[in-house]
Amino acid sequence: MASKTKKTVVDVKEQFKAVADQFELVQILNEKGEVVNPDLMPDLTDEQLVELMTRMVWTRVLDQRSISLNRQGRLGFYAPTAGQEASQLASHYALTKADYVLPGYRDVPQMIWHGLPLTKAFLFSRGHFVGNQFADDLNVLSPQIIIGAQIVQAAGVALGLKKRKKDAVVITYTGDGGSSQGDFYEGMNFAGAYKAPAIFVVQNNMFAISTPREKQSAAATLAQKAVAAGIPGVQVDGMDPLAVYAVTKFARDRAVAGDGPTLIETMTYRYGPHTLSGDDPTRYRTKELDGEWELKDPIVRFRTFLEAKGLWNEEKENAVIEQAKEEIKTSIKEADATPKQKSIRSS
Ligand SMILES: Cc1ncc(C[n+]2csc(CCOP(=O)(O)OP(=O)(O)O)c2C)c(N)n1
Ligand SMILES: [Mg+2]
Repeated sequence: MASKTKKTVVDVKEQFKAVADQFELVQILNEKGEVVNPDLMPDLTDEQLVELMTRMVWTRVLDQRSISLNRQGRLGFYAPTAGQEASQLASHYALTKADYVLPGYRDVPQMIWHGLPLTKAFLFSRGHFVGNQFADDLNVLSPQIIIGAQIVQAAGVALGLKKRKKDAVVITYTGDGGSSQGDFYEGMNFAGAYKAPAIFVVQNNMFAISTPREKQSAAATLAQKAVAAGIPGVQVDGMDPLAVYAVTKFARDRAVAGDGPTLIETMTYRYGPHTLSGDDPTRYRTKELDGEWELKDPIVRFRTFLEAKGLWNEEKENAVIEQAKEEIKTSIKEADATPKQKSIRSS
């Protein structure tokens, strides 16, 4: 006699639950700036903590000034970064100069902190070819405009580093939208198969221009896309600099040990428009959602944490802001003084 309870081929509910359990959000510092996961606390000195905060504050100023300069007609292409400082700069902070950065168009801050002169970043924004001429010892590629293309390139650069036995890794950044591209799967799969030392960061700011994350994929997390490539995937609070650093450091350590790539999904938000070329976020995002994410601000929570340790105060922050403004002023003057690019005409 046949049994009454027929077994299904796959227990879908169970499978989804098992996946969800594996991809819990990693957080160390909560929204109030309190340490909620002391066991994962990264090994950073007081000086390093202050340095990371300095970079984040400096970059927020750069974002504000870049928006003004664009509106004055003094900059060209610009993709705002405010809100994504922890995702961008705390991940980058886990690297060394020997590592390679393959950025997307929104990742100019990581390029600057890897050593790209700010003047060059401004020239890139203006479409000047000098903005894409990098020093030989600067391990950075130009910001990728083709969504997802940098993932395949990162796999190749990483394999090159492995073959040359370099003690270095590649980090590449894309967005939630980028994780839907064919190149994304191809690059990750290749790097996984060859155990290439790559770190794939998906900055999930919940929108690909105006398309919401839910329409990008039926997957519950983007981190779980790692599974099919046979590599680890981690979803991290992208507004928490300590968690982003800890997760990226873990990925870098694995990669240099020869254990292969890692996929990191940072849960983050861009406060501004997609780019300054006509996008209006009020048409696809609510004030409530913006407000919810502003409460998670990475600079605010890191400031609270550092102030409680006696490592930061208003005076220090103002000094960083003033210094950033000065450096930006000098660099934009240098960009202005760069001879204009001559157009190449075919007669
Ligand atoms: C192959 C390709 N398709 C489409 C575009 C147009 N495009 C530019 S940005 C963008 C959205 C990308 O969103 P996401 O990956 O989430 O990155 P974010 O801008 O949010 O940082 C699209 C579709 C492109 N640049 N390249
Ligand atoms: Mg996005």
